[in-house]
Amino acid sequence: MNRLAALVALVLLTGCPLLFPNAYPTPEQGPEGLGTDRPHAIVIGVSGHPLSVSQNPNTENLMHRGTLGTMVEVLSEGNTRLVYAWDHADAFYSMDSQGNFLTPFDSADFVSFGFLHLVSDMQFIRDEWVDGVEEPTRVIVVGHSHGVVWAHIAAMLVPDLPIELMIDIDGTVESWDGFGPTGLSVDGFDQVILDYSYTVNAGWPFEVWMARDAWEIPGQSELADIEDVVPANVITNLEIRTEGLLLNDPDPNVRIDGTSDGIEVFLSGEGHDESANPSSDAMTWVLNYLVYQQSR
Ligand SMILES: [Ca+2]
Ligand SMILES: [Ca+2]
Repeated sequence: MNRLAALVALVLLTGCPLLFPNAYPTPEQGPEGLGTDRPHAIVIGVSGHPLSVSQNPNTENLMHRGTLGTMVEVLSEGNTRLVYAWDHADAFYSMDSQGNFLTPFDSADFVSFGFLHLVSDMQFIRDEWVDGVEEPTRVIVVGHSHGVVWAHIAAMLVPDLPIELMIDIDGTVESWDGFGPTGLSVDGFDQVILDYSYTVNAGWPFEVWMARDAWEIPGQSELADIEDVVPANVITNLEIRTEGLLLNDPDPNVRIDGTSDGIEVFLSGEGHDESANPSSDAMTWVLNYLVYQQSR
């Protein structure tokens, strides 16, 4: 079934727009077991699956290789401020140690967190740490590769969560859906999302499975990929584009209204994978930005 046919079928099946369940796991089920005291800031990581790190897509490698830790170090100002880092894998579902596909509403020992958890985490942060709070938690999102696709979709699904900073490290939709030209791996996440939507009768405010060539932007002749469209609730976007040979982000980011307001760009000569290492040129630029922000 092609994407257009799938969309038509879904509309016929549901008949009316449905909503993603606006709920989240209890705090005891919260990500990483890091506690639920309201932090000064939270770094929400969304990993890709770089080939040089692991062939298993369900690894939260931004956490494992220390990238998130370097950001926490800056934001916590010598451990004087409480800062959490929650990472998510390049996956739609969360998983337990047996590799079972899980949603945030399952009772299980999660070992990795996917897109559904990412959305529910953002809802939790909005409701518990931001809405009506005098000093709301600062929200920083960082994605790499496919993680940028997931991060942009999730941010658009929780439009009332202000995101102070969204950091896009070489975001790409190549091989995310079933239409990738690289031949390296084609994840087919568009079909995974459609299958889930049929199974639980879930609905979305926009066609979230249509990540590639899906967004009409004023002033642009070609439709934009979602990882190149900066969600309206993002205050500042740091976009890193590399010269990776097999994978890179060739598309400058843009706002939905066609402007580039609040978008800062770093062009890196590094490879796609290495750009997300904690000591990369790209991350050095990000950390310097954070230090500068902290000093203001
Ligand atoms: Ca793109
Ligand atoms: Ca881009």
